[in-house]
Amino acid sequence: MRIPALVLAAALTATLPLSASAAESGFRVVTTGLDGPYEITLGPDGFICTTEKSGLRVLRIDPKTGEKHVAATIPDAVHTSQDGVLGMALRLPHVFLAYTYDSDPGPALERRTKIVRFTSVDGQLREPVDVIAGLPGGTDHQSARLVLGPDSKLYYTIGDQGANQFSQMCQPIEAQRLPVAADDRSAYLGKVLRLNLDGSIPADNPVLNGVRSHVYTYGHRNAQGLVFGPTGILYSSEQGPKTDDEVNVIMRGKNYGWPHVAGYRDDKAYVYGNWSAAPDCADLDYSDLVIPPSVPQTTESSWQPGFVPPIRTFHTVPSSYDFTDEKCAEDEQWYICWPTVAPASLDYARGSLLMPALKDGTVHRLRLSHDGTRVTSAEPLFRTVNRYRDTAVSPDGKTVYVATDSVGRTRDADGKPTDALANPGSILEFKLGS
Ligand SMILES: [Ca+2]
Ligand SMILES: [Ca+2]
Ligand SMILES: [Ca+2]
Repeated sequence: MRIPALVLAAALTATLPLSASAAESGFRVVTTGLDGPYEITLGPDGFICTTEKSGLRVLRIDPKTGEKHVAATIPDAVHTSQDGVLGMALRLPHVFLAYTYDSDPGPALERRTKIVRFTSVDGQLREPVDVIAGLPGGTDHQSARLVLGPDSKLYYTIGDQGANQFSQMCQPIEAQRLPVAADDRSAYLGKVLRLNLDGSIPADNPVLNGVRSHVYTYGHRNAQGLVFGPTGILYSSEQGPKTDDEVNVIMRGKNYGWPHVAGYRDDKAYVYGNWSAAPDCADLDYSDLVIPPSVPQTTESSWQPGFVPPIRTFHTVPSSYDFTDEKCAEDEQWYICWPTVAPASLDYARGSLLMPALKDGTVHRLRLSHDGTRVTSAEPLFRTVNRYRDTAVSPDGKTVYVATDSVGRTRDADGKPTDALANPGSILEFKLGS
């Protein structure tokens, strides 16, 4: 089924132009009925391999027919919201999966994350071997993007677990806390990890605060996107708070600033309100808009350690910005209207980064400078009412597959919150122009 460009055009928001070849050729719906696709990857056989976050499975999909084959069900995986069967990296015959499991042998549910290596035999994933277990796990800000580097190391993102907000407002953010021993996995929140394929600590990982561990970089909030460019530069995309989703160049041993800095150290529309340090934290009502007097606040510029600023933000706004857009007033779904777009992944194609987003119904194309260190322009490739989760790119860079969330909230054609998704739980195909 091909959705004509006119239908896409009708779904446009008035403020952003329809652009690029996706709109000219329309989408082809490859398959539907997926249960929370999180990572889609093209295998060397041309099939799309996908994890199902909530379906707790791995599927192989024929991109021509959309036919699905179950490659594995993961019986010990658990799912409530942002947890489940998440990241995946292929190096056939091996398939590496990251998923949430229950580490408590009794009736309690103690969420942790593990990375498991399977061996693919006739399209089935067999012989699971734990690469690493006991990593932090929860239901918010899991990040959980897994990639294999050109150096044959595994890179894995772990978010701040949603600390310091909503029901976890009294949990401190630990993105700046570094391990005090090599096996101190409790300090792996808000980090990018680098592991040998057997889960051991690479001998050339950075020594941070006197300790060499799996921690490669720190100071991250929710880095759901991670990809290597063709010259070996590692990029991340990260979800910001009310402002300043980030695209970063990830460099060994560096600090990326969270929670002291969102985006650039510019004191624009962000201060770090540390709810967990309020003496009366348990008695407070959490608010995204107002920080109560008992919650300590620090400005970005008052935090002086060195950190690596992003190469692009979505979007930085002045402190006078009104975060209560009328379009999102009903049920106070303000976050849908905020200047953040909620990047869900990151991929590389044709001199660009492709960044699918959950809130503004598009895949953003970020053109890179020749040396890959700067973003020279960014444009949305189309607008539909979907939450775009992850992409997979054909070897020639021209065909892009994009997976959509099965459920969740995004902006409708008028920019208002909706959970009526146009293509829930699907994989769509579009062509990328030069
Ligand atoms: Ca992918
Ligand atoms: Ca940052
Ligand atoms: Ca800032």
